Amino acid sequence: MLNEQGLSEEQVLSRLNSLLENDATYRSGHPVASMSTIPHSIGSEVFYKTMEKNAGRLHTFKGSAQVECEVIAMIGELLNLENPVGSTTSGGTESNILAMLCARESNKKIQEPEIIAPRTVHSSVDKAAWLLGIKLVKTPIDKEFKAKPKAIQKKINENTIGIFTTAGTTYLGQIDPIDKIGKIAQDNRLHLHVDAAFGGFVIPFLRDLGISHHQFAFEVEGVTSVSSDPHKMGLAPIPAGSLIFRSKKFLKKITKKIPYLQGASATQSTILGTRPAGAILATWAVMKRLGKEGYRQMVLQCIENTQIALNRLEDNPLLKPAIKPVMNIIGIKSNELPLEYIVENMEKRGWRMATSPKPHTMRLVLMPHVTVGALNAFFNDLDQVSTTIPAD
Ligand code: 0PR
Repeated sequence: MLNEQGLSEEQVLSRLNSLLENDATYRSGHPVASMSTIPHSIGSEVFYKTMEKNAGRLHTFKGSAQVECEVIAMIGELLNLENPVGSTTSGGTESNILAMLCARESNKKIQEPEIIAPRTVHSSVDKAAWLLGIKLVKTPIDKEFKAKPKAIQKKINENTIGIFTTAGTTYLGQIDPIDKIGKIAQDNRLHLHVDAAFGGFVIPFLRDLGISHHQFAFEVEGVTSVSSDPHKMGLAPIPAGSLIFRSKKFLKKITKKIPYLQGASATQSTILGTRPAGAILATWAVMKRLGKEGYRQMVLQCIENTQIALNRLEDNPLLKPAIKPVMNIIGIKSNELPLEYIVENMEKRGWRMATSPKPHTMRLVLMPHVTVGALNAFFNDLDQVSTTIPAD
């Protein structure tokens, strides 16, 4: 209820604090299944100081417009594109919707458009298809939960307008064989979108660190667009996403004139109108502050913690990883006890769990806030819970 008279600042804050008591806090090392984390301190500071700025009005905020261009240039560089064009977004969902809109607008003559995607794509791809009136054709995956290029090839018909793939899947952090799918997209002149919402700020640094080499972005010729979220492994505050296109002609397909606004505000290439410039400015600040080396070290620490988690998992004969982790995400399978029983009891002990139906796993995301202490506490509980026989 909205009170008639305003409360004192003290009263407001104390009521809010008690309402938020049930929220998990990243500072405690929890949660261990989230793709969000504590933003880098410079990001929080910039965000806090620039909250009045509106990136839907870039004519008014010309400096912010310039910063957005620089953010696109920096992310484009990580994705191996020399002259990137694109837009910052509110996150992976908006980016996937816009990428699908681009594919649809590039194929206006097709009456009943179809997009092909392996069944591991994030649910925002289903949402995008639903919103845009596109049929989403799901294809099977291999034993390692990667897209099968041949299965995609088989589904191509005269209504196909694009292919959606993932670099860093939501449940397992798996990377689809983008190079092979790129060839198929090129041969059939189809829009190929790579959802690197999570992997975009991980895979380039795995390559630098010599841990693994994946061709996942614009180094694959057939790739048309890539999304990558600063508000996941980029350490920027929410809401910070991005969508990068290979060339301007694709960006134009999702650009709309706003007739009553001037200059840089006269067109928009996002779903949102008014949107926080603060998140873009904070992304810029975090990327500049960390540099490539800062991200490399952060990714290295996450990978080392992934190994610590895997070692603990190996000690428990009742649990095992669904695949050998490709990045800092582990999908844990239960060999004997029902997963629901384990999850329910872990929740009772205060852990916030995330499960996936296929493969039937619980997810561990080794984000930068997940400390070794929190990991050990998690596995101590998991060992107890998974070895306790449920009473009939
Ligand atoms: N693409 C992929 C591969 C994703 O994993 C996600 C989000 C998206 C797109 C959508 O991104 P936005 O949520 O930024 O629009 N995956 C996260 C997940 O399922 C969403 C999330 C984040 C859920 C933090 C819980 C949480 O605590 O884990």
